[in-house]
Amino acid sequence: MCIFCKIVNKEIPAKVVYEDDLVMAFHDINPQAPIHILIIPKEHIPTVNDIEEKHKELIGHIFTVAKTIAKEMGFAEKGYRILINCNKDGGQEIYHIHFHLFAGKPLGPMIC
Ligand code: DGP
Repeated sequence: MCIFCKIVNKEIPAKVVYEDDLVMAFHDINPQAPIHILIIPKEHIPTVNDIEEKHKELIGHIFTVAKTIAKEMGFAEKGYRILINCNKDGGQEIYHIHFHLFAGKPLGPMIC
């Protein structure tokens, strides 16, 4: 079982900021910004390449969850960044899709 599935199953701890039937969001263990949250589907989907038609609502839901977290944590108006890595060249380390939510400072331009 992958590490994020273990977090979903509460087999390993995480600082959870949001949870519902479909999605979980928790603080990244190695934050790259003052606020760095990971939003994951509870379903194990390894990469963006594995997203199917049946996941359309789930993926849309993740964005509404991101917006809700941003509003509740008070950084919606200042701004934030959502980022997804896919596979090795995309910098993906954990093969259970996750949406990085960065905030808490001006993030500047994207660096490739
Ligand atoms: P990525 O490179 O896109 O696959 O990002 C993986 C992120 O997951 C990375 O920022 C660190 C984070 N991470 C890895 N293991 C754990 C963990 O056990 N708990 C938490 N909260 N975050 C983790």
